[in-house]
Amino acid sequence: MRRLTILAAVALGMLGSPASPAGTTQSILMTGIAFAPKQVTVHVGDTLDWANQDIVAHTATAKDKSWDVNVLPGKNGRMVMKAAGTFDYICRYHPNMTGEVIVEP
Ligand SMILES: [Cu+2]
Repeated sequence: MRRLTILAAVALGMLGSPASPAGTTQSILMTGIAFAPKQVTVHVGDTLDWANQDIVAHTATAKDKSWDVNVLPGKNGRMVMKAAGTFDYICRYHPNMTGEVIVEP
């Protein structure tokens, strides 16, 4: 059993090696009813990871409605950016909470 677990861990490690073309992950905090940083630049295929450090739920909602991520208090919400462009986004619960994601090709 222990041997199987080790083999599985090794296999997963290989999948995550730098040889994979998978994108990187950009972290954004939701803290004090604000996104931090407010603006990030990533590439198509990268993952955005919003970490909600507040005690209320937030969303990351593109103003053009192309994506919408709900993040409960103390939780993370992730999304892979699949299209290039400049996306202004807000929290649906706190419309003054704004951010911008620039996705380069
Ligand atoms: Cu909010």
